[in-house]
Parts: sequence; structure tokens; C-alpha cells
Amino acid sequence: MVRMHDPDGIAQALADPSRRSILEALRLGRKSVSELCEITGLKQPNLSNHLAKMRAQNVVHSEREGRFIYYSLEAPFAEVLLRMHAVASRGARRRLKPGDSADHGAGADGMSIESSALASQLLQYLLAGDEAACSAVLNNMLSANFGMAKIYLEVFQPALRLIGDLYEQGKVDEAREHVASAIVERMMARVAEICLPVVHRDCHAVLGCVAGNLHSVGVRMLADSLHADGWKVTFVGADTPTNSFIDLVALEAPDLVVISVSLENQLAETRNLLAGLRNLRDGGQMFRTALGGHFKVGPYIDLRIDEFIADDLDDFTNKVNGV
Ligand code: B12
Repeated sequence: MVRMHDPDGIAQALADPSRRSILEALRLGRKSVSELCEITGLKQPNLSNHLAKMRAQNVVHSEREGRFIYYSLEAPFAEVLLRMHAVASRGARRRLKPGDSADHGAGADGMSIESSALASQLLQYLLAGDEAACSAVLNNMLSANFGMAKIYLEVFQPALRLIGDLYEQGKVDEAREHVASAIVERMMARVAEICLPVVHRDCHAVLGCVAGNLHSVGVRMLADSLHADGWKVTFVGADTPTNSFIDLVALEAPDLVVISVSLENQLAETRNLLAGLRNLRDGGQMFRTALGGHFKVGPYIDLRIDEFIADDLDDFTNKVNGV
């Protein structure tokens, strides 16, 4: 059961170096006030003040044992949020697509601090299944002029991936994962409706998941991004039977076919699909094929000249545009 915490409290705690050092210390297990003073170097009145506020916001909790009061992390996902903050604080900034709002504070593997706070806020609301609160986070991003690439790559994607980490740790069940991805899909529909193409290109893409793959959110991001860039897009969605995927490509004659693969057991169907698409090309149809998704097919498939693999939306966009 996931309890609702005050996401602002967690966001504030992550933004404050003193509170962060307290949370970092508590990651290792419960600590008394004097232990926390020693580890963090904070003076006791200052420490107690932070602890009282974080306890009120359900970020930490306390228990008395004899003369001592011990503190522990309250939010079951506080550990993941701390990791996310650490990632956001390292290295260089991700290149953003034109139209993304300018500087929101440098972050490491590309995530800005502001995006990481928004992603952690969204994560809380997604876990609580609170769609209205998720929409409010999206509204804030839209009014701050965040572009599609920034919203998708810096906020939606990390929040979903952290849900995957929590699932792996047994802290989130599949139903909650379904709720979260359904909410994200509806929010993406809102973003896509706003980010309309400025120019129309004479380019057409067919995108979908290989048979057996239910992970459609990532490839939907690619579809939305191509659409916003002026492409005609045919999105076939999750778990597309191989023969009908090939028939559709034969009929639509696109310039690009995009295939998403998420698990190793989808490799055989991926090979079948690729073989069918190669037959179409050998028969005279002209299109490129892109492969990607959670499962990295690179080591298992020898690519032909018109085929490429990309890691994420950013990498995909660069490769499509020949950057
Ligand atoms: C939401 C989710 C689901 C949802 C999917 C709903 C939906 N409509 O998409 C549901 C509940 C159906 C689901 C089911 C399963 N899932 Co799941 N799921 C996730 C989760 C939490 C998020 C996926 C997501 O949307 N990520 C965000 C998107 C944006 O990232 P992405 O998919 O990687 O896409 C990006 C790139 O990969 C790339 N990309 C994607 N496609 C393509 C295609 C091309 C051509 C290119 C170039 C790039 C590209 O661009 C995208 C944007 O940057 C992940 C965790 C994770 N780490 O991702 C687990 C995760 C992928 N699932 C996992 C598992 C095990 C499963 C299940 C077996 C069991 C389960 N958890 O229920 C089933 C299998 C279903 C199946 N047959 O496919 C594991 C996979 C582990 C592994 N062995 O690799 C993960 C990693 C969770 C975990 N840590 O255990 N899942």
C-alpha cells in the first residue's frame, strides 16, 4: 500500500542541502539525533528544526526508545528520489530541441534540477494514482513554456523508469504501474495536442511495438515528436502481430518504420518482422527502419545500411535528422 506524502515536503527536502544530508544519513538506517548531528555536522537546534518539519510532512518518522528518539525515512521511495537528485546534480546538460524553455539550472546527465524536482513530484502523484495532481504538474510545466522533449525526457521518462525500479524492489505492484502509465499516456495526448507542427514535411512514419511488447509509451513519445516536427504518423501501438505490421507497411509505403522492443523474449518476433520488412525493401519499397526500446537489440542483430538503432528520443531525433 503506497501512502500519500506531501510531495512539496519531499521536493523541499531535496532542494535543501541540510535536509538532503539528513536524508542521505537516514538511507543507511535509523539514527538518533546525536548520531545525525555527528554525521551531518549540523548543530542540534538546527537539526531538530529540520527534523520536526520533515516529520510533519511525513518525509521522516520518529520513534522513542528509552531516553533516545530515533529517526527513519518515512517515504518508501525516498531512497529512489535521493538517487534521482544525485543523478540530476552530476555532469552536463542534455541538448534540448528548439522550442524548449531555456535554462532551468544545469543538471548532470542532462536533467535540470527543476525537472528532477518536477519528476519526483509527478512520481508521488502517479504512485498515488492522483490524476488531477499529475495534470497540475503538467499545467505548471506548460505555463513555464517547457517543450515536448523536455517534458517527455526529463520528467515523464525518469518518473516512469523510477516506477520500474520500485516494481523491481517489490514496492509497487503491476496495477499501480498500469495506473501510472495510463495517466502518463493521457498527459502525453494533451502535450501532443498543444505541440502542433509548424511546417508539414513530406515524410511518413509507421511506428509500433513488436508482437509481445506492451510497452507503448516510449514509442508513442517518438511518434508525438515526429508529428510535432511535421511528419505524417501512423501509430500502431502495442503488441502488433508481425504479419499485419508488415502488411500495413506494404500498404502505407512510409519513409520510416519504427519498431520498439522491450524484453529479450521478443527477439524472435523482432527478427521475423525485420525479415518481412527487408523483403519489402528488396522488392523495391524505400524506407529506413529504426529499432529501439528497453531491450537493447544491438548485439543480437546485424543491421543493414537502411537500419539504425537509437537509445532514446533525443538520440532518435538526432539520427532521423542526420545529426
Ligand atoms: C509502464 C511499464 C509497463 C506497462 C506498460 C504500459 C504501456 N502502455 O506502455 C505494463 C504494466 C503493461 C508493463 C508490463 C510489463 N513489464 Co514493464 N515497465 C514499465 C515501466 C515502469 C515504464 C516503461 C516506460 O514507459 N518507460 C518510459 C519510456 C519513455 O521509456 P522507454 O520505454 O525505454 O522508451 C524510450 C527509449 O527506450 C526509446 N525507445 C522506445 N522504443 C523505441 C523504438 C525505437 C525504434 C527507438 C529508436 C527508440 C525507442 O525512446 C523512448 C523515449 O526516450 C518500465 C521501467 C523502465 N525502466 O522503463 C517497466 C519494465 C520495462 N517492465 C518490465 C517488466 C518485467 C514487465 C513485465 C514482464 C511484468 C510487469 N512489470 O508487469 C510486463 C511485460 C509486458 C510485455 N509483454 O511487454 C521490466 C523489464 C525488465 C527486463 N528484464 O528488462 C521493467 C524495466 C521494470 C523493471 N525494472 O522490472 N510494464
